[in-house]
Amino acid sequence: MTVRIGVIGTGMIGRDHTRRIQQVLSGAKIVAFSDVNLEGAKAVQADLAPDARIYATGEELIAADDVDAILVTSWGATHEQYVLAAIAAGKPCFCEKPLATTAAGAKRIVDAEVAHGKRLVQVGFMRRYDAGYRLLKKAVDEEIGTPLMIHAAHRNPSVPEQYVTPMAIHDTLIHEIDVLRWLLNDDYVSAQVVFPRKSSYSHAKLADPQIVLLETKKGVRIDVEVFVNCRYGYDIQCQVVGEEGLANLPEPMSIVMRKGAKLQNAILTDWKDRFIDSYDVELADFIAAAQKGTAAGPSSWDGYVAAITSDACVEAQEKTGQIVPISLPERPALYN
Ligand code: NAI
Ligand code: ISE
Repeated sequence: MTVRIGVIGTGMIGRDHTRRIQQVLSGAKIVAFSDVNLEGAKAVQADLAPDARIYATGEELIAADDVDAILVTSWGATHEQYVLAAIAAGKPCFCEKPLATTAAGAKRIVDAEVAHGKRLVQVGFMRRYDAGYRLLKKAVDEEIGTPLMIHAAHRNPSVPEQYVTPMAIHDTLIHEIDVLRWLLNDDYVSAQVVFPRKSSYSHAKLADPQIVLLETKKGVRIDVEVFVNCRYGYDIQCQVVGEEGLANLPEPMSIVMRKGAKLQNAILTDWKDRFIDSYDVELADFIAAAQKGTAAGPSSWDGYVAAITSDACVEAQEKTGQIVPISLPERPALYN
């Protein structure tokens, strides 16, 4: 069966996911678009899916009879309304991170999906599909003994003026929040944020870099450096220290050059390239599940846990240096 997909939000990642469904993956095709920026939707339609229809609103797209499944790639604050509408229509829905911008919003989605009685939502936490993170998880599960600590870094070369301090958490750190609890099979109990000296490249409304300290239920201590004006590249680091050894996230493949009396590797600069394969695999997973009328992979529950943790980290930014507790409600059976 070819899954007929409608895309809500045709910006950077909406365009990129459309390209992968139209040109890279099999089993699905894009039949509909919607965006508040009509011109943007028309441009993506013309370039990648000329036969697709354009709908004035996301809700009309979701309701369309010839749309089997939904891709929500609009701005974060609009995700909740579209995911809830997709669940109400009983259609599988892939939602980019964040599932919702507040824990309360993510909970409404969990409640709606539980009431529906079947999984319909996959959240775009693509790192769980990354070959490097999967190798790291195998090493954590089988090689290095009980994990004790994680040292991680999430560095972007630069960010636009509208990127402000809390976004370091809910736009950027959210990837670590999800992937590290998956890596450890654990959850968080507290968060603390401290700010080193501010980079002179940082904008007025952004404290950059930041160090986020997380503690898990099993007692693992995690430090994540979030540095979004690091200038030199897009760099994701993760080292897990266990009782019997340590394991590092592999570097992306690159040519090693000897040139001009220097030994060099190129460093990527764009998130689109760093996780290019993982985006393909996560969407292949979405298509395979949508063919059966359901969803797999990172769930609404994972999106909700990430939102609760993210809210605690933002509170910890506001109460710099203080430890903010994190407590999770009981996980509904649908997500076991
Ligand atoms: P963008 O700004 O390039 O595109 C967002 C699009 O959504 C724009 O075309 C905008 O007009 C449209 N839009 C806004 N409100 C809308 C509404 N109510 N209905 C329909 N369309 C609406 O942003 P970008 O970078 O593509 O990000 C989109 C989402 O994807 C964000 O939630 C972001 O966090 C997430 N993202 C995920 C990444 C990942 O690595 N998984 C990487 C980049 C973004
Ligand atoms: C962006 O939205 C992403 O999701 C990228 O993966 C992340 O590195 C970046 O900081 C975010 O702004």
